[in-house]
Amino acid sequence: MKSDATKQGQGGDAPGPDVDASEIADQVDKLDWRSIARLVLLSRSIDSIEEQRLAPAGKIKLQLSSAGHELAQILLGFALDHPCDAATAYYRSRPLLLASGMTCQEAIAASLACDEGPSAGRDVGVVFNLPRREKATILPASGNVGAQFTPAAGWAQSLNYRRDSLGEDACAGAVAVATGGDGSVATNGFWSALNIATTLNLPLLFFIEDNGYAISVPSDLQTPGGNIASNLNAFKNLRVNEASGTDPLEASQAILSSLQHVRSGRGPCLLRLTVPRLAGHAFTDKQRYKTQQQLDADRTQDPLLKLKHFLAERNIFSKEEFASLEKKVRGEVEDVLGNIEASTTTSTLDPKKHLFYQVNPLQGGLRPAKALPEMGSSEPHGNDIEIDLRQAVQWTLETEMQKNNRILVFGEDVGAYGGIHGVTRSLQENVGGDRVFDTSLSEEGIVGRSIGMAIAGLMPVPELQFRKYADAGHEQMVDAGLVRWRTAGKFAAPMVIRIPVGCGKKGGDPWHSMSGEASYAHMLGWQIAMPSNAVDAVGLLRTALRGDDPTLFLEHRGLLVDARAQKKYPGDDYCLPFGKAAQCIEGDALTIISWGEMIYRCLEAANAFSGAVTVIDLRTLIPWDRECVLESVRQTGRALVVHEDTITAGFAGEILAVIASEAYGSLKAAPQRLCTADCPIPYNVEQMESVVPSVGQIQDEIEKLLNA
Ligand SMILES: Cc1ncc(C[n+]2csc(CCOP(=O)(O)OP(=O)(O)O)c2C)c(N)n1
Repeated sequence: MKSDATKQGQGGDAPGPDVDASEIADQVDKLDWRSIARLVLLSRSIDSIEEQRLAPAGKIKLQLSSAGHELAQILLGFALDHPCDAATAYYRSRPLLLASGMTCQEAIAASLACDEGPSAGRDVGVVFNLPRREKATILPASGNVGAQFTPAAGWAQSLNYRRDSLGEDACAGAVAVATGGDGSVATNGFWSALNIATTLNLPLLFFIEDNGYAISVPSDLQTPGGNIASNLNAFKNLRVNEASGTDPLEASQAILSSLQHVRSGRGPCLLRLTVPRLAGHAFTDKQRYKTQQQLDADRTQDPLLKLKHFLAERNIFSKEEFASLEKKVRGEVEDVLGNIEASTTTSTLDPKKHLFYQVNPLQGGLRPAKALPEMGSSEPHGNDIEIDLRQAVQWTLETEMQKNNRILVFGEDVGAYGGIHGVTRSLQENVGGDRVFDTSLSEEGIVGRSIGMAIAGLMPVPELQFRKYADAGHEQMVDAGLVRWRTAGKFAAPMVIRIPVGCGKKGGDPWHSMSGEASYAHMLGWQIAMPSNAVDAVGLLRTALRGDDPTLFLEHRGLLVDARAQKKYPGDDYCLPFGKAAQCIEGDALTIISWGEMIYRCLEAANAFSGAVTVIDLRTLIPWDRECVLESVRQTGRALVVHEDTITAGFAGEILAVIASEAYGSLKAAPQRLCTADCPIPYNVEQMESVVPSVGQIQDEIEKLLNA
């Protein structure tokens, strides 16, 4: 492993020299080297016991060693001493966690999947989270490489918002840190966060632990030449530093000066630290892709050995004292392990708990901050002004933003332009550019930063321009939905993502007209609303904005300015609970279940069968109102589900399965579904109409069912 001398890149346009070398030297002298040594030894002991005994015995299913990375991470952890600092970790970050206040007991409990671990046995034993203790908050790590970067950018952006707009002086000087390996710099998340941080000049440190490999793939396949720092030297607004992550003096100087740059408000910094990976990627990896020469070179870079020499040279610890501390720490780890193994229970927590709001989290969400008004009235209390669906969303966003200064609306073109569907028109003018703003073109960045913001106590309300384009944010959406579950209720990341879906009034195409709600229904931890009219849009959006769960708010493009969806404004405090369907018309021979724009086609089709057809508008898919559907189907004995999403594995399949198993005895005919055919939406209008359910096709289905 090559050990670079400490280097400081200018960055394309990074502000000039800003770090006072004598101040850094002073800080290095003041570091608590004894505690640092203790934690390095603790981390190494846990790893070696796991590798030597627990993994071979099958007691740990997935063992990932941090050996070689410890010193750099522990130095970082100690330096994150501002009360508002946060870091995103990855699976090799246990030393950082130990330096941030996680106990040895918790670390080992996590490995053994026990209750005392930070995820109570739910997440992989080295995928951690830690609400703030004495050092930084550690945001819930993701198992997806690269997914750690944009949430850290969100935390950094929140620090600025909280300081500048909310007047929280406590946030001044705080930073966010995103840690990652050399493989992670090839991911979308890395580049997205880099763009966010450098365009907005955020207090974000990219802390890259370069061990030369991503499992077995060498770093020159992740970035040309294998050195991300030298490749980014010309990146505008970015300070770039690099150093050995194993040399105590060099590493501590580089970490402290990088942090000082970021803390001083001069913008983001990328610090690349070279470290050896002293074990395989995971326990099962025997590193056959490395030559013996490489393996030997790795060992010469062992930070533990370098630390031992450094401490002896500085007369902090003699080599004998170091050896005796090593023995003592090993004994402590064995004791903790013995106690945990002696206990008969491992994990007792119900695995189905904590997907949705149940208790206030320790970190994230708005309720702990007591910033939200309680839910409003479900009785309309508005005026006679007719509004369309677009105004419904617009007005609700604005009224809630006036009440709650923690709500932020952002996305591509939502600022001065007012959104490409016009939904946020005038919002920036009325509420302020710090609260309604444009973003870089990265759905990963828009959703990922929302996680960091939500955990920082804000309510992010991003707009994604079309359902198809939301795909690029999918990884972050999945992670957001699982924050509460993966941390056993300690963290929460509520947000409301608005996405226009479905065919437009004039036609469609494969990119702008996807409905696609079924794939979201499979995404755990998310509520899904798909209102068909202005009143429901007001009520559901307000409920989501005052709630604590991630919500997808799907706005049908064809209804935004459609007279059919117009209703009287239900008032500034009107809230509609999720999971309560509406019965639009009542009939005695068939129940149609639908949502979104299809409701109007169903109603038109039902006109021809006066008194025979009930039409139920589900309004929300997660949760969906099973009771209302089942009660109606038990009365009518016939069911038809109509939706604009494609048929195979569509949400109709779910509803029909429930009807078949719960209302079987009442059925007079086999329940049916009518959905868009399994093909993308064609640009040609006649072709489009041939694949999307039409009024005529719905009538034919009704007829068939009534005659069955
Ligand atoms: C998105 C994603 N793709 C693939 C993987 C499988 N995987 C786990 S770790 C890893 C290598 C990451 O290497 P690097 O970022 O250099 O970190 P290191 O393990 O070397 O510390 C891969 C490919 C993953 N977890 N996430």
